[in-house]
Amino acid sequence: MHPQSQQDYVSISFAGQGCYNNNKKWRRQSWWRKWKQLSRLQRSLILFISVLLFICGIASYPTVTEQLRGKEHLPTHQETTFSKDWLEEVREAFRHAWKGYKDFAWGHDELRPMSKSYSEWFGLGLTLIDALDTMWIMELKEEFKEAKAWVAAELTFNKNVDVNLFESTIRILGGLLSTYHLTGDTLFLDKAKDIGFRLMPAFKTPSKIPYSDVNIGKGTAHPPRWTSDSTVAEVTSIQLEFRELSRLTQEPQYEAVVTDVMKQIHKLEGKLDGLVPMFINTNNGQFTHQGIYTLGARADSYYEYLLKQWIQGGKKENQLLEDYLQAIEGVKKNLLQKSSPNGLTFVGEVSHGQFSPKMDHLVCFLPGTLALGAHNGLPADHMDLAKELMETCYQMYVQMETGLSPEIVHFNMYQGSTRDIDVKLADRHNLLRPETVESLFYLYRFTKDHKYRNWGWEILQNFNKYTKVSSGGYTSINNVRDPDYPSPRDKMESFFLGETLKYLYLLFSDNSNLISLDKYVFNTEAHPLPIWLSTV
Ligand code: DMJ
Repeated sequence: MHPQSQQDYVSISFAGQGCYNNNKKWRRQSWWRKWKQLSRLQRSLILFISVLLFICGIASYPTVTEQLRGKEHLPTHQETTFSKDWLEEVREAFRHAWKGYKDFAWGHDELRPMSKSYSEWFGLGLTLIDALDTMWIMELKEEFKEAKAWVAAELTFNKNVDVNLFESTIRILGGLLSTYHLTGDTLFLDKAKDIGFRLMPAFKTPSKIPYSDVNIGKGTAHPPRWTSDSTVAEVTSIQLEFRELSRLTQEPQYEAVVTDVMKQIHKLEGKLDGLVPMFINTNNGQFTHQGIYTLGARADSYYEYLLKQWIQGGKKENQLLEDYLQAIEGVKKNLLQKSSPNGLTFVGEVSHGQFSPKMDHLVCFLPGTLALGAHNGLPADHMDLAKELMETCYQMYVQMETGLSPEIVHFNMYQGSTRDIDVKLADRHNLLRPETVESLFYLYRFTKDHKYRNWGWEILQNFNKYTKVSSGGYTSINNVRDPDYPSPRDKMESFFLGETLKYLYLLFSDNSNLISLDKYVFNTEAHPLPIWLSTV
């Protein structure tokens, strides 16, 4: 007699050929019989291989593993293909912004596009001057011509007005100097000399740390009414412009006053691993309100100008480089953290020894600056960090309902958080700031990775969707989380034309020689100034 199992085997094989279809019950039984015919070793082996295959399958499927680890998906950009029309679209955005300015705010500081009026800050045609070199770069010849005519006929600095030293240096002096370099037209150099000379009284202080405000008509200067302090970023982010003014005029006084500030700050006590406090006293030259360290408001461009002065001067001034490298190490040691659940790298703040996961949109200048440093021979890990922070800055846009970043975000750091980014009610505004698109421009120039252009394109689309005013101009908004009513603030900042649109244009331009980063260094208001000893 054949053992039972062998009979079954034959009958299954035979019967299987004719009765296979639809008889599920029979099929299950026959597989079970087959399974039982196997030896224990064979069964264990099959079980082991199946479990192994299951685990490998799960592990190689990223979506599933992410979910198992409790991660969410980060929003990513829609797949878009770069087209030359993007460049034209930025020019179109500029023309629209310019139309609003021309129709309702001509010759004044800033457009109020909703009320079709203007606001005055210094009364010096701030938007027009800030936008001059953007028009030149975008080849908007008609617009440039009419703006130049206004500068020639109307712009005078012989006015009894208080101006902020930093803001007028980066926007007006910087704008005029760069326009002179791009055009070769001495009208702009003469105006630059005039404003530069009129700003000099700011440096007549007991400590030689400049006051925040100057009356350019009277030649007097003073600190704000409530304090004798100046902001650290303000007194350390006027150097590129004053140094260039000295080089052009052959008058050493401009460079001397700003270099003195850098030397004093280099020696000061009160830094945290190269990170500086936010205020400095104009009487005794010491840091005040110590204990808060940030890469955001009131400190940001100190770090930017350390690197950029070193580049401007032909990479010879070692003290600037040392301070920059030390500060970046200080950032890594004290301010860098990862968010939960998605592990976004961000730059927080330290307040009296306590870490705070708060990051200003202003900090988004940092990816670009780090990338610029790496391009100039600084450590390659600066570029790695630049890329990580660039992703974070992009997420600050794409995670908002309007696709536009708020002014300030807070990152979640605790396991179990369901989202990486929180925004407080008071921080939901967007002022059309440039820092993220500025960094996208640098990252694209150095890596040629198209995702950076796609991200910039999305941001431009969202500016058009939520901030464009039909009668002309763009407006800051109050609430990036409400796409139905982002709540216009009725103000177009001059840096939207001076910086935001310029960096978007350069991001989409295929011509790397258009403001080559080996020949020019951008000041903190996006005005390109020549790198000395280069062949510009
Ligand atoms: C600009 O005036 C400059 O970029 C400055 O360094 C920071 N603030 C604005 C733009 O956000």
